[in-house]
Amino acid sequence: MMFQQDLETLPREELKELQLRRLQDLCARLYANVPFYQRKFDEIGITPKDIKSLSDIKYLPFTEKQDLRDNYPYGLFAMPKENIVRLHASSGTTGKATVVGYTHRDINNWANCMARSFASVGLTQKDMIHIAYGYGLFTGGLGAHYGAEQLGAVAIPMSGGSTKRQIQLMRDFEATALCCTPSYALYLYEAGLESDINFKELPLRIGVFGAEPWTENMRHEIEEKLSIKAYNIYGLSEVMGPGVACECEASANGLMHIQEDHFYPEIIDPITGEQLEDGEEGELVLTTLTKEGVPLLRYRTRDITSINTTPCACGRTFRRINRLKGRSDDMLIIRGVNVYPQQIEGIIIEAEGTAPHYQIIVTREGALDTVEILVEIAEGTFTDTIKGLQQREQKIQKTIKEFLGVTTKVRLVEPKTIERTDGKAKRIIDKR
Ligand code: ADP
Ligand code: K
Ligand code: ZN
Repeated sequence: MMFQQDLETLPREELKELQLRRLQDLCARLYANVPFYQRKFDEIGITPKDIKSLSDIKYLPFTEKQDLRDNYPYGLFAMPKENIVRLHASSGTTGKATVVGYTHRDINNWANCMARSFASVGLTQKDMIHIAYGYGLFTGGLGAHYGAEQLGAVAIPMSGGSTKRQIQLMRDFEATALCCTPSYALYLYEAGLESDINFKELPLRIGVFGAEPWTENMRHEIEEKLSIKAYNIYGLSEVMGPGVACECEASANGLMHIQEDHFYPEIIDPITGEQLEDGEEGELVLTTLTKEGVPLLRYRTRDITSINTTPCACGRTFRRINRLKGRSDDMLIIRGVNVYPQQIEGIIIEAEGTAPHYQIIVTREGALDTVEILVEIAEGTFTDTIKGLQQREQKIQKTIKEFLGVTTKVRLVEPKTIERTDGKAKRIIDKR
């Protein structure tokens, strides 16, 4: 079932025409209303009228997160306050928060994108969606909420926190779907065990998880423990919030359809800024084609992925992005080798007797980077000897060395010693 079938299945040629028209309109709006962009256009020496085809986008300036910070709070708003109906702010994972504003139409488009996402993973009006993303300035909670209502499902606005109570209400209210970060889904599972609530006996059937990177192995872990189908959803507050891209029932391996009528995607080389071909891995750049409040041109997400053009069996014509590999600013350079935490996650989860909870601690000893990885032992796995424990640690170290080429020190720790959060998990502690 599609929420907006006519749009989601637009023939690609028509879609491109729509995108071009919207891009031209966007440039005109930015030039007229946002001095920051007017200056940028003038510097480069182009006017909105110079945009004749979609490929001309490559001549347009990028927008960086720093630009939002420099223009904090309202410098990039393209609409006067009387047209803005809501503010949100990014969670500030990588520094000072940034503020975004939405018009009525922006909120409605966002709700549609989220409703499309929910429908694409098989949710309908009959579903009860337990929303455990934080409500507030963070876009997760309210974004999912409006989408659930737009779809006609029942939105259960739990927000984060009170984990034990959440799990009881999830049972009492007979929630059929769960929306939160993948790490919080696992935390809920643990809270269930402690409250004698067995996920396998709940009506819960689908999870829509995002807001932080996660791996295919993590998906399997969650699906098995919670006895659900787990889907990946992507978004970011600067561009809208959750619902920019989402998996569908026919997608596998984390491929997510981008809502291409609203967002124009490009992949660039993060160092040179050059556009890359479809299929090549690089930094995702998004242009908001319809946004009114704070429209952004070529926003550098710092998220690493690639665009997949294979037609999807679901019939949607929107291209798909691959599971996010991580943020370019999360990439660790360990003695010259580039490593993403997700690559380590994949290996840890696959190892025997480990729980999917880990933390990567990077320090510098003299001139050398050292990486210590704390991994929890799975509850109920009994290790008799210290030697046995050490052997398991070494085995994981060896696999990491083999697959990623970096030397690490793996330390197995007691269950539940790594901090749980109801939002984005803190995976890396960089002490350098
Ligand atoms: P912040 O930058 O403060 O974390 P947001 O709360 O808007 O701001 O988070 C957006 C970011 O979260 C994205 O840029 C991306 O790095 C990450 N993210 C969101 N969804 C996913 C996902 N499904 N997979 C991987 N990363 C994701
Ligand atoms: K972000
Ligand atoms: Zn599909």
